[in-house]
Amino acid sequence: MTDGLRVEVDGPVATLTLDRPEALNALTVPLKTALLAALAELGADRAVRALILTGAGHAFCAGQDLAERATPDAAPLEVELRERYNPIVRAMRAIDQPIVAAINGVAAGAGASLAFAADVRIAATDARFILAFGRIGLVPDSGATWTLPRLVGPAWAAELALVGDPVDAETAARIGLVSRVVPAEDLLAEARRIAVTLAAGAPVAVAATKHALDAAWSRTLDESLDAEAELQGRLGQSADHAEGLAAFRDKRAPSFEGR
Ligand code: LHQ
Repeated sequence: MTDGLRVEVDGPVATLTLDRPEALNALTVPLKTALLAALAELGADRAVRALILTGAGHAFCAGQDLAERATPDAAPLEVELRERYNPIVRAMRAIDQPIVAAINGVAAGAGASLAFAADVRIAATDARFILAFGRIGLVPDSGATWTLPRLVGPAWAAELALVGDPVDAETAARIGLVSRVVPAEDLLAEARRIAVTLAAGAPVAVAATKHALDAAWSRTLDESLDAEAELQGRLGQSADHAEGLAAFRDKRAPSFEGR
């Protein structure tokens, strides 16, 4: 493995591990290329029903690899964003499967942005978020100006993006940036437990829920009510809804097929 990404598929759960611990899993061109390819491939695989994104070693991801930026053939920043970072964030939101970010240490710059672009975020007690962009004279990118205020509201978004102090795991949970904090040694097991729960859900309904939550940001209440009615009308006809009702009646766990 030379691209710095480890992909492991275990049943319906795929785990993507950013694996350059010597550089705190900082993002290089090969790693970003591999991550985008993996998201495309796993996103199209109906047997995969949930993804986990985490980092190897003691960090989640330190953002852009700054050593790589110093090389003469580094693409201009705008190109790097348009061609590599933005497609990754778009893919994370476009795929039907939910993504659990297991934040196992520092998440800085675009590394924090990747965590923000996941569906569910859980953190180890020693995790911390640093919007390191300002320190190097840049603006938050890879979706952070969009995701962050939606996750934590304008006051904390400004704290993180403008003041830039590290936010520890406990604070992250308090402000809604992560939904739970667990001891480091339990993080992957907890992420897997959540992913397995997501994977046991009715895939079409899970996908519709993921996309409806995103779409709601640009909808009125009326538009959301309409969209929900339309979706529910469609899902009400699905084999998985019938299976869910039958399983409830029979007092057993449902077995959803994504139809
Ligand atoms: C690293 C990095 C790193 C390479 C630690 N690169 N080696 C998008 C478009 C294109 C370009 C520009 O940017 C963007 C978006 C962005 O992501 S901008 C933000 C880029 N990231 C940063 O500015 C964070 C830089 N890193 C840090 O501030 C610190 O390393 C943090 C606060 C993350 C962690 O601090 P420590 O826990 O004290 O670890 P450390 O600094 O000692 O790092 C350990 C090693 O990892 C060290 O290498 P060494 O060989 O000395 O042991 C660092 O050089 C390396 N490393 N971040 N981004």
